[in-house]
Amino acid sequence: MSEHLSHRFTHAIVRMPGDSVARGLRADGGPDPDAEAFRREHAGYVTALGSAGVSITVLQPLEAFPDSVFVEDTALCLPMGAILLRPGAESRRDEVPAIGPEIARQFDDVRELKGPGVVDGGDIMVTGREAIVGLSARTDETGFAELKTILDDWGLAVRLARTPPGILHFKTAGAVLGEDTVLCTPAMAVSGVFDGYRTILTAPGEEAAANAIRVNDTVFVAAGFPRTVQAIATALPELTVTPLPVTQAALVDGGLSCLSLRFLRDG
Ligand code: CIR
Repeated sequence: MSEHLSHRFTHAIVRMPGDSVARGLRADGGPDPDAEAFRREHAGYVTALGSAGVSITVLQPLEAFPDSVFVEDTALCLPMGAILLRPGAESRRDEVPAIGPEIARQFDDVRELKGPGVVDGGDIMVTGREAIVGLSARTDETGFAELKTILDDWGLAVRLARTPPGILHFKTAGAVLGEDTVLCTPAMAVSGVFDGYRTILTAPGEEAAANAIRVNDTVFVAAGFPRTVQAIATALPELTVTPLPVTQAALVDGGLSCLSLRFLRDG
């Protein structure tokens, strides 16, 4: 097991939201995010990640791609190298060539999913011992098989799971809080997908808190879920638990994990 896979990070990549973020994809309709408010929350997120000890590359907005602020879906960044993914939403596919040069600048070994399968980064959970990939409307078995070939090459165990119905991404309902510790919704826990892991449950009515992130010794949780913050602080007293507002990202089905690529690398 390795904390270098699960939560020890030196670097992060984010992309600033453009005005077009107001037209971001969302499953259930609802109001548009406000670009100005999104930028404010995003700036707070970048500062917070920096305080947790990572060096951050901030990419310029891409107006042609309303969802491009959600960089997590475009790549999988590991200590061994990076994989350019193939997002399931057609409108997001060309976010990958847009981020590719930055990934190539930061990683020596860059692989690429060529398709026809699809995988969104939000469906890949990397714990201290394996990658768990959730099948969803954005991630299919063909994409999983291609991803597995690369992870096999790098010696990382990988298995297929199912993203719960009605949930955009696997990590919408769960987060890695340690090498063998996850935060998840009760529904995810009873599914058995985390059997063998220590699980901390989101509090009743606070399922949206599951899309948290651990960066070194800080756990970031979306603001507004005090009982889940308490549950994490009680279970992991050695960590700092910090709520962060992500109200605008939530309007377009995004959360804390989707807003960055976090990784460990030399130099
Ligand atoms: C989308 O539907 O693709 C975006 N509006 C939200 C992506 C959120 N990404 C993530 O959870 N990894």
